[in-house]
Amino acid sequence: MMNSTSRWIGKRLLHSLAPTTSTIAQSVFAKHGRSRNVWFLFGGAAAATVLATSQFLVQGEEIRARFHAGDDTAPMIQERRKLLQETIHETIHQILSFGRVSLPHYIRQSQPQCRIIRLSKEVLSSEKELLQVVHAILYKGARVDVESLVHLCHAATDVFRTEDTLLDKTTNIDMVSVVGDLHGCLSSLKSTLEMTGLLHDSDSATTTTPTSTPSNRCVVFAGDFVDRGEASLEVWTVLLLLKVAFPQQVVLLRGNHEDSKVAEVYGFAEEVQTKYQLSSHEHSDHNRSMPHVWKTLSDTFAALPIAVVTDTAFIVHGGLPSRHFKLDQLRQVTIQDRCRYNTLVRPTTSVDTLMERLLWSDPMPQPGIRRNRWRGGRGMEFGPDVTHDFLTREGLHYLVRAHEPVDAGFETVHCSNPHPTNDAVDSDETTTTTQLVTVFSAANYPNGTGTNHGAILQLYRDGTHKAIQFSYQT
Ligand SMILES: [Mn+2]
Repeated sequence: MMNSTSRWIGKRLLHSLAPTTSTIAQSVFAKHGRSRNVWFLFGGAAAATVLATSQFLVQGEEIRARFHAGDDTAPMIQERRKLLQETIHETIHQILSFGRVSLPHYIRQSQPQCRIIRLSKEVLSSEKELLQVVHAILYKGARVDVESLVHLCHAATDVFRTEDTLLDKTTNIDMVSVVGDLHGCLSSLKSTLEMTGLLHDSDSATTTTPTSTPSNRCVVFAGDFVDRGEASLEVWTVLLLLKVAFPQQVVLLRGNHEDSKVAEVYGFAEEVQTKYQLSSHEHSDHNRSMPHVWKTLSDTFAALPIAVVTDTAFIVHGGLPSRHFKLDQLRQVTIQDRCRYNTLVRPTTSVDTLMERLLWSDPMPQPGIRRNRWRGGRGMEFGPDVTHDFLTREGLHYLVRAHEPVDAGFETVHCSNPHPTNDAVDSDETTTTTQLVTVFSAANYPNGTGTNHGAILQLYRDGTHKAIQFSYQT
């Protein structure tokens, strides 16, 4: 039964669509006259709108059920509403342009001619063969079969389970490259791999082959690999293959979308189920059932380490969890403890509360720290004073994080000492230069429709840094 919230959202949705529909109608009538065909198209558009709205109401109910109705479900519903509005606009546009409807990108069936690769035990233990699979996925549109994906998840999870919750990369590392959100964008993944040196550009772009990076460099992928894009499965598969191939040089950190509940709502689960055509129920063939495959993927998410510390930087997906946060708090979270949480939505213990905040928080311009107003109360908003105090306390220069789309692909805020004083400058005191850098690597987010650049950030041992931008490539 539909409840009042869904009904209210449904009404608002129809209300907000009415002006758009009327504008389109006027322009079409002006161009083509009020012919029978045009009326016919509009009939189709209206039917599609009603269908999509009812679909939304059902999904609204589902989301409420999943997140146990409360005030903090509102942003989730808003996101879903926004997505659906876009879908409906797209539907109307398609009907008017082509006279047909296609499914939203994320539930579109994949091309049947896609090459399917099976990973044997031998492949999983050979760096060279793993990289050939990476190459086939990135440049030939190939995919591993579902049994192989499950094996790959197990192999990668074994590696994650050897990594501390706070990974220490302070020894013998000259350069760390940080990659921000990818959100299922394969083109941006390619760009970042070429820039970080994980893909070595030989003669031409077509013969680009993956190679290992020198051992004094590492690449940190700072979370949000999946959801919202159309190739989350391919992006996630490539990253797992690279992790197994180069366990030391490749670091995969957990983002707030590497979460069984979040990725069920924002597209990854739907993509996996559709691309592999998995049954929603338990199946005699375990690997053909969505519950089994999803459990494996979720366990892999849960095993991901949370943050990295280098000589100069703290790298995490979201931001700082509290005013007096110390790295030791994170060092104390054991591997077994961290792997318990397939979802960080609605944390109940001190461990998942700490991890939820590290993955969901955002910086704000004003000083102080408070509950995040923008993400349904998940995570915190923290000011420049909190960033500065934390970095000074830990003797670091940079807080590097991802999580928010920024136009240039990177953005620096919270620079240096935010505690101005009228007293004479104490010349004995050396103040640490501190700053927070956001890195976002999905160019033209989402899915090539936006206008932002992507970027990676390179951090050098001597304390300097460099951001490298790139655009979306079709
Ligand atoms: Mn995020």
